[in-house]
Amino acid sequence: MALRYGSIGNPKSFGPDLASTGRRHELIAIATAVAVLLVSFGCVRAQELATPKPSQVTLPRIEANRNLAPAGELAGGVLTVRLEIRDGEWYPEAETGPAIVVQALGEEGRALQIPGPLIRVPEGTEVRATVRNVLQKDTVRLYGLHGRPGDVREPLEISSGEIREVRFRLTAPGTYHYWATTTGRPLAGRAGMDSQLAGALIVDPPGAAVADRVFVLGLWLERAVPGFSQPIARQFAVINGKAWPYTERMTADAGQPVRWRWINTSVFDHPMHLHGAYFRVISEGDGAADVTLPVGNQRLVVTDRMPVGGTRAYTLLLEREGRWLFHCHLLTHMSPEYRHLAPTVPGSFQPAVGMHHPVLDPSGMWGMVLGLTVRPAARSATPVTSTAPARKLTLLVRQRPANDRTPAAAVFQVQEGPQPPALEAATVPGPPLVLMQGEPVEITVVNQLREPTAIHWHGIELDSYYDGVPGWGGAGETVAPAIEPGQSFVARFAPPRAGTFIYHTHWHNFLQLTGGLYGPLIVLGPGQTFDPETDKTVMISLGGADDMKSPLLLNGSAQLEPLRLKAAVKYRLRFINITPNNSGLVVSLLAGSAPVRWRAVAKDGADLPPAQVVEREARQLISVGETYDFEFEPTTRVDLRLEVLRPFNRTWAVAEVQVR
Ligand SMILES: [Cu+2]
Repeated sequence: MALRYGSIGNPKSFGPDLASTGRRHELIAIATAVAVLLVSFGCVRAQELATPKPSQVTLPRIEANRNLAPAGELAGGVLTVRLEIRDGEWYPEAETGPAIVVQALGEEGRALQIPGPLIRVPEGTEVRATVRNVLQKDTVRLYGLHGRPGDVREPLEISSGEIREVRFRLTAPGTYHYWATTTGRPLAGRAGMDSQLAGALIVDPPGAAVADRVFVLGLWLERAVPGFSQPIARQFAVINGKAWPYTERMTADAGQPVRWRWINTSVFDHPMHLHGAYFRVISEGDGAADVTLPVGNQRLVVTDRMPVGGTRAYTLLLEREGRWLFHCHLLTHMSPEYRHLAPTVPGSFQPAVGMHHPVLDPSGMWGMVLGLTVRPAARSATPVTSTAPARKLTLLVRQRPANDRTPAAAVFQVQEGPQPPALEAATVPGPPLVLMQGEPVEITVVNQLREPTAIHWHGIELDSYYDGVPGWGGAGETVAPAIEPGQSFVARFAPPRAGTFIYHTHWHNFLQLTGGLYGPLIVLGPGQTFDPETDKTVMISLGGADDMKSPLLLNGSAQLEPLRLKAAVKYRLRFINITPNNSGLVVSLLAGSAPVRWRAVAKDGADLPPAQVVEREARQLISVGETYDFEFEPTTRVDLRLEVLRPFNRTWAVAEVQVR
């Protein structure tokens, strides 16, 4: 048996290292959220039906808050801020687009804001805040208006019509948040009317403030609104209150570090992915506490998973001009197909089939997506295209019909000679593309589908035009096209780094991504050769349309062949999560029920700095769009088990690992 599904039943099965890092709590929180949402969906509470619908009265318009202007008045080391919470109309897309009635925070006498007013003060400031509840009947529970560090207080409870005052002192610099609920739910369960009651709370260190920007992630699910019982539900996934293509367009200068603070007060976690460049995780927190990472422990990544309630400070290392994206890698938060969701079990995000999914933007994206234009530096960066003769590859994108063994799929195939390979020989995932660090390559992508496509070289530092974002990528007047049916596109780059990357469709529909348009992209260092005997890639994807019920696939198979290893041989194990929406998979290599030990060596294609190359328990949480490399050297003959756990519904895929 190579794979099975089952129920764990006992959270202790997540193991000691998860518990020690707090991830177990996170997983339990997600499971709790699922349960909470399950109870809430379609459940109409009698007292809420009796309340007049807010939309029957004229409601104030809610502004999208770019988090530029701090709220309140700062004088003599004291910030005085008067907040209120009331119903309003929110325009998460265009200002003339769909309007959603939600509860929102604002400063008294000013427009309501999503996210709520920015509280930003120098270290040592005392905050005197009043909060007025202007809602018709709901009681507000407000979290996070308390001192930093420590001093976590019970939530401030404010009845309808009531005003409460709170005083606290902020002495620990960092990125924090405050949030409120009117449903009594935790952050991980709050998706409807009260889902946008959150704001950034930033404490600046003494001295000149570093120029930075603050972003708050938000999710709103119509089916979480009390009383909602329609078959099709809308969803909005937003950054600072707006969904792409209406999110703010950012600009930066090549070669200048860009400092961003991110806050996730939404109901779900988000693997945030940067195109074309790496970023450093400078600090991470949970809203109440923020930890600045020692330089040696900062992660260099292209994808960072922001847990529910999490905060981050990032430094982006942008060297190349052009238009780039920073976006959540969950399909449900970045594909226009997910603006409307079909009724299904909570935690499963199926696009509503048959709905019109207008493409709002030629990039084909939507939602939690930020556009970033990098202006060229006076002194140009290391060229990524080289004058050396390029290695030429032809990559076919084809439709493979179903047969009695395999379902229909969109597939990648490499064409070696003048004739295309037999379609029946196509595999999902696509074949590993093995490139050499610094060696120029020209990949001709030939689209043989009946619809357009675009291919993204995930994690590769390259020129924007070749990055695979149609209608957006490129610099100046030059805009990358979609690859129309029957057309081809030549992607040119010279990967500057050796490591584990991904190539996948950036034509963000469910069909192409779940249909098989993904594959490992492996870049070798100078002098290295690829030895499939000792270099093992495990690409995790989804075998079907249902995030919860469809099986996890390991290298495209629900029945992965046992991995056969030899004792006293050093292996490189490369793990890739390219599922559409399974954001918190846990990979373990187990002897019995205990993890063996492996050595972490790379993340997202970047070698770890020496301080992070450590031997540790063979267990890793891996989010969508992340890659992790480990070295593993089995010492004795033993039967091991590679397990990929989907904590959301406690199912897993398992492959045997035989050490001989
Ligand atoms: Cu997301």
